[in-house]
Amino acid sequence: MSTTAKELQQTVASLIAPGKGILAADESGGTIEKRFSAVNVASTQESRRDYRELLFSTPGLNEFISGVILYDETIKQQNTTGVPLPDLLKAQGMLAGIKVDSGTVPLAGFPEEKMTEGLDGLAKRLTEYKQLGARFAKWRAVLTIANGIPTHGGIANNAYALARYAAICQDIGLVPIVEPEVLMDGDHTIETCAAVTEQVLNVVFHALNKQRVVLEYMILKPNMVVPGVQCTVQASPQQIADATLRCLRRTVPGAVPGITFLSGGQTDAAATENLNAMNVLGIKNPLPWQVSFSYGRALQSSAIKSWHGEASNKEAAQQALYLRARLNSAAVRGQYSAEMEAL
Ligand code: 5MM
Repeated sequence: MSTTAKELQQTVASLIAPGKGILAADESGGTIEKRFSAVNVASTQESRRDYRELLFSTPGLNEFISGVILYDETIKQQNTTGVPLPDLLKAQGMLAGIKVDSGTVPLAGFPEEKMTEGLDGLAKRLTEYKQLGARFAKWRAVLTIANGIPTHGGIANNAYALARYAAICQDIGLVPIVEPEVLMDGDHTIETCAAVTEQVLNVVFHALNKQRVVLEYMILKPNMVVPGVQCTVQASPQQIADATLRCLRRTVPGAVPGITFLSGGQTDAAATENLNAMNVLGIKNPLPWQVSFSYGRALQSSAIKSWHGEASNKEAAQQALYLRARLNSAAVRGQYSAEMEAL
């Protein structure tokens, strides 16, 4: 086995360690500004650094969190005592990851569809990120369900970019997290979400195969199969777990070691409950992959509200993050119950 393969294998094993998941703290400038303005905090380099330092230094977080996805600005920042944030994560027993796509633009020729960019110069950027301490990377494709979209062309273009990104990551020794997100926005039914997610994952795995991506050294970060937020018929955790696992069993090869879901705008409790329902089913009928979380909002929203930009709220915010991480860890083991929210 080559040194790079060994490195990739070790990183994957650490990321999907039993009972652990990933914290997505890779909000780009615009997104973090939105999150901060919801709690009346100005988004500055300093406030973003303070907030992320607070999250990463949460005592005991590594009991439940294996890795943290960072944004370009964050991976280059230092904490208040001059420790680079990736080193802080390492000292806390967590791996640093990095979001490497550069966001979405309208996909020319495909009205209303988007294309994720960032392949130009990617190998060079990844090499720099690795030197800064990154051990894994993330690229997100965004697919919207609406009248006549996503089209096969929209899906295929995004799948090609995801697959090229993943191949380049593996070449450099970074584990790629492949994130094709079918958005919850809209009034579509759970059946429509299932059909679209199944199509998207089929096309993505075909592209990964064509680009010679080694499935054993990647992680899939998909959406759960849920009805659109405006759909009048919502679904129970049991229905979501059934629909999601059916879709994944049909499309994701067993060689993929881990599936870490995004939360996509679900409430904190729903994201935990749905993940738990899948792992409960997995106890009865074993799943070929580790099924865990890579949540952004569903891990951070209570922490950000508790923090409110005040240093004096640091401990309360860390407790809020710790709680969500602990509950999601329980969900990875299929041992979560709603009563645990109160503990
Ligand atoms: C879908 O968003 C990813 C997971 O977060 P949620 O659990 O909140 O859905 C997240 O990693 C996202 O990709 C990053 O926050 C970056 O998003 P932007 O919009 O800033 O590129």
